[in-house]
Amino acid sequence: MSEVPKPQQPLVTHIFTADPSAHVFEDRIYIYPSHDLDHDGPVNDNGDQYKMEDYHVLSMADTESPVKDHGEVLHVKDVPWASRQMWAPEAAFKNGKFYLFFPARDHKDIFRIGVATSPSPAGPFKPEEQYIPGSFSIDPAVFLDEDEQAYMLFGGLWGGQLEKWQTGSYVEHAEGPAPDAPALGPRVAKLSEDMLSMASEALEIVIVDQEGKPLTAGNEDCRYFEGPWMHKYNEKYYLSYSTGTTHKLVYAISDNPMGPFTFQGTILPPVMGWTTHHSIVQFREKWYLFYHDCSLSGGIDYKRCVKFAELTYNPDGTIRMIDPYPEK
Ligand code: FUB
Repeated sequence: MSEVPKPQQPLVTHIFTADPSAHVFEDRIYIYPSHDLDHDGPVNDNGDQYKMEDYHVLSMADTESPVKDHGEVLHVKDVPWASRQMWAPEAAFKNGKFYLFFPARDHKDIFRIGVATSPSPAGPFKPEEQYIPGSFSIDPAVFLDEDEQAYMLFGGLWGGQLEKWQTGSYVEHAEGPAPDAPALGPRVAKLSEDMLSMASEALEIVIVDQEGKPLTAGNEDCRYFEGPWMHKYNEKYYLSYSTGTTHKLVYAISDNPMGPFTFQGTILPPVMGWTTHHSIVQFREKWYLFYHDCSLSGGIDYKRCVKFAELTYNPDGTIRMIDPYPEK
């Protein structure tokens, strides 16, 4: 199966895909998406509609060459600790190996983050027996700095269970902070040299406004909800994420990968569908945003499709907002 991609059009149409983590490995663009499935189960704020159970890997030689589907590279039935909901994955390369990081519910229905390895970026991936010790919630994003230190960011509100971990342990009925209290941030931890465990405690990233005040939980236009991504541009660290309830992709900048980050603005206004999730990658001279909407299914929120668009910067390092539907 191969299709020639067009910017801002579904990357593939033979399966539903979401939550793209794009990376350049071996001078080729690899995309690690979630694999959305059709079903007639419940749709709710807990995200029960996102019933994914496996991962495919997609790749293309460049943005004008056919997309290759490398097929199923990991299935939940092959992950001893996981029970269901293989949500947004991530990939990384270190130590001559490729790592696939993925969230799933464990056998107590608590989201954890697992890791699987492969000698090839196209998989298949062999999972570790246990989830990453101390991991929780969803949406891992791994940033490898120039000094080869890897950082794992993660966390998502509501169905992603981040509110339940405010005390450091899982509290089933915990609620988020009051609207005027500081918002919850994504968590970040250094990864161990072998990439299989966290080498430091997972700290909460603080995101502040332009006056240096922490974003509040009630500031739903700006505060963190889910889907973190980190990239580096001109020696600055860019943290980008979804605002969830206001459906935007926004970003913040810092001199340090652990923060604090200063909020900047919007990368992508709301797209068709409740969720928005992305990655940012440089390929040769250009930068690209990979994201999803649910246009391929005609608006069925849990049957999404990955797309890409070129991402450009202003001379001051701010990101130019992308119009998701430029012809409309
Ligand atoms: O795809 C399932 C969940 O929806 C992801 O983990 C979130 O980021 C949102 O896209």
